Amino acid sequence: MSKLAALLFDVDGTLADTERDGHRVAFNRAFAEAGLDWEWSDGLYGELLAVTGGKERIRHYMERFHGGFSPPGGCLDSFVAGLHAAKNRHYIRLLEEGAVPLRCGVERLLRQARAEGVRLAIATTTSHENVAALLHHTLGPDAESWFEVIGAGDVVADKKPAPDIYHYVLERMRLSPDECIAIEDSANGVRAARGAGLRTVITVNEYTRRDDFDGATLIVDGMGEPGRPFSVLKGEVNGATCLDIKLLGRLVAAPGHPAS
Ligand code: XBP
Ligand code: MG
Repeated sequence: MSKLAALLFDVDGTLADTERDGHRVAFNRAFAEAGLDWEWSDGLYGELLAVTGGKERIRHYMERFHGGFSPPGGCLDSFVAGLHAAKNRHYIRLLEEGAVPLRCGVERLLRQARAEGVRLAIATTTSHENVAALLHHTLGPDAESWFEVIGAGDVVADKKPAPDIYHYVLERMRLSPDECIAIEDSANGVRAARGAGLRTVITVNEYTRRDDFDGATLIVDGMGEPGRPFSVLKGEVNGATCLDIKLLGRLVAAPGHPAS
């Protein structure tokens, strides 16, 4: 029987609705600034999220919708890199303006974990700069230091759904997967976490509600708050009304380690 040692958080879609209200809006601003008439609607962006990584997503979109496009200057790599850098500039400005709040229950759970000695880490596909800005503008200037490891973006060769970023975080924390829980929001996220042998809790959002979460230990519609209970879509919560350390501790202690 294992004791809960650490929570490993995904970022986009899990800590906040950064995809809908942050990255998507910022991509569109970058496209307009570059003189492109590309517009990623809410619905289209939901489909494009199947591809993880902003640079990878731009390339996929170009191949699918603008096959004959030739970039100004002729070099596709630098064109995509420039668009992506502009997107990140707009994204950080949106965070500074407070356009992307944390999802319900996130701050409560982080503070409770810290108070109870449960270690924290991040395992994400986005960049360290984007994670730091989100934490700073939602939780305050010291919040980055709450996380022992921030596994982000291009530090690993393969992005989610590959398990690399979770392996990276577990190695640095010197923890085995059966002492930890990954908290994710998407099919790509659960595949990555399960691939590293982690129990996974899913908090769905509007983009991911219909994803295939095969292998998840618990699926809820959000973390909930004491006065704003979550809805359980799959799994056993023994009367709990929100995601807290007691419930997560019970999930880790339950028999049957879900090795991938
Ligand atoms: C989600 C992603 C990211 C973001 C954009 O990552 O796939 O690509 O959409 O970020 P996660 P970048 O859910 O693992 O946090 O443009 O920096 O890639
Ligand atoms: Mg996510």
